[in-house]
Amino acid sequence: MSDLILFWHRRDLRISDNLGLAAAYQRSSKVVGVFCLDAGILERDDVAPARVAYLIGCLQELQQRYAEAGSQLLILHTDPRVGLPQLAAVLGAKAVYWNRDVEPYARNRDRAVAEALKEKGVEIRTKTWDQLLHAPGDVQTGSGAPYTVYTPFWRNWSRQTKADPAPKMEKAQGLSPNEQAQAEPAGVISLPDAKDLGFVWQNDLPLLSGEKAARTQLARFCEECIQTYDIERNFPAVLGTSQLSSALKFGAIGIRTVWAATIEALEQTRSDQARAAINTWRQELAWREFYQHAMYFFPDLADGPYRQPLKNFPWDNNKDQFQAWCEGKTGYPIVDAAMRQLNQTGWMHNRCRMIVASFLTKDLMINWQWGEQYFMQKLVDGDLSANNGGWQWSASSGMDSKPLRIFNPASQSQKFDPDAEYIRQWLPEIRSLDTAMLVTGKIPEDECERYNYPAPIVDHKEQQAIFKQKYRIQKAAARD
Ligand code: FAD
Ligand code: FO1
Repeated sequence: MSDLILFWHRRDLRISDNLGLAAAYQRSSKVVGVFCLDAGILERDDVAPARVAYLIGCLQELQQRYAEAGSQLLILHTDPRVGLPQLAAVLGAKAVYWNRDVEPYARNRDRAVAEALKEKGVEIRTKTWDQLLHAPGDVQTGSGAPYTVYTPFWRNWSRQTKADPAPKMEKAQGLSPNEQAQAEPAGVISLPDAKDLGFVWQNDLPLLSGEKAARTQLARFCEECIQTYDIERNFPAVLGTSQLSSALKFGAIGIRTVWAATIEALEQTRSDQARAAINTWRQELAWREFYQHAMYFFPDLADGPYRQPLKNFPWDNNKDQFQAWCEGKTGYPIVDAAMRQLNQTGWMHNRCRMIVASFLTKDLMINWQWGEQYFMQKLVDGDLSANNGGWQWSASSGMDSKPLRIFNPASQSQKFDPDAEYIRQWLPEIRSLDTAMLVTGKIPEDECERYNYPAPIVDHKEQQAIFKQKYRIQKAAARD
């Protein structure tokens, strides 16, 4: 048996600040990376072309980083349950290391891969929780249960000491040409383009792929935006958020590195206001962890509503209205602008994610899981835990204590896009209309016709009343 350790990357696409990789490298300098293009994920019907384009870009950069360090990142186009044990056996690897994940698919896959490797006598090391500052189970209530409410989770989470970034893998030893030749029949391929995998994405991504771009973006955000984040983050026309979500989803940047940047940002200011803004951004990082812990402890969240009143809810599920929502043609300018932003860029501002999710569920009375799936089909940062958490929150089906949340599109626009800047950006066909019309959504019929913009497909006030009535009935039935 050689000194070779295989490190299996999945959503930790970097060589710096990677806990599992650092542990492998500490044990042996001969560390070779592996990524499996997994049909079990890529052939699902909720994979966004933008997300795969981002992923492939990250893998391209990761291959370069491995080459610079003196090693390789091997790409397998096989089921990891088959491909990894075969590769490990062919190369006589001493061990396979990987970081843990919270998703139900990941947990089943990883169990099966672990068993297959053990059968072949290959050691595995899988204890590291790289993608989180605190592992599930490390942040619990006084009675040792997982939190189901965010605020006490945040209080406990923020009190706990966070680890420093893990050391970078520097000079490693890779496979010899002979070993590389041996690896090929085990399914090693050259990295394909996204379009070779059936995913076509031709627009720019909100964040370029890879660790370098993510670090640059983090530095820019900390320099220019973090000190005013608590205010600016609400306005979709302003670039006031970090746009690091795809990097965090795929681990193009380490979460400890991100946390270290917030410490530095705090050290650089004496302003209480700026400190409060930095803290608000930290709270978003904690939301990310809250939803991942929730997915780990309550995997059923992935399959449907957490709360009883929203189970078997009598949704209208009108397919034409759903189509209009998807295309940004509901006649509600803020909703339509947001959906066009999603369709064209693969990203949507958080305020708008909440507005369109409320509109789909409370105004159109369409099952939130349709929206959840559509988001996954489009989002560059689409992530099971965050997306499911966001949708359950918006649909009032989730864990949090304030159950019925209905957003009024007009008041949201008035508050957060008062000059209709965002609406004009994404709905160019009606950009010449008065700001008041765009913001309130009260566009005269003849203007709608003139600019080929739809009249509202439902009446917000009426729909809100119907939803509340349905919800009351469901709640009463759940009590019986
Ligand atoms: P910033 O405001 O800079 O926040 C920093 C980071 O914190 C984000 O990159 C993200 O990793 C995390 N974060 C921020 N807000 C949340 C949140 N509410 N929940 C969990 N993590 C958060 N986020 C995703 O990463 N993937 C999704 O699939 C996703 N789907 C969503 C669906 C709905 C219906 C809603 C309401 C929210 C969803 N979010 C999702 C959360 C949030 O909208 C995005 O994380 C955020 O808009 C990404 O932009 P940013 O990187 O500029 O965020
Ligand atoms: N991980 C992989 O190991 N192989 C893939 O082919 C792969 C594709 C992929 C596509 C979209 C996406 O959102 C994530 C993807 N991932 C892939 C990462 C995935 O999130 C992790 O593998 C999880 O552990 C799966 O539960």
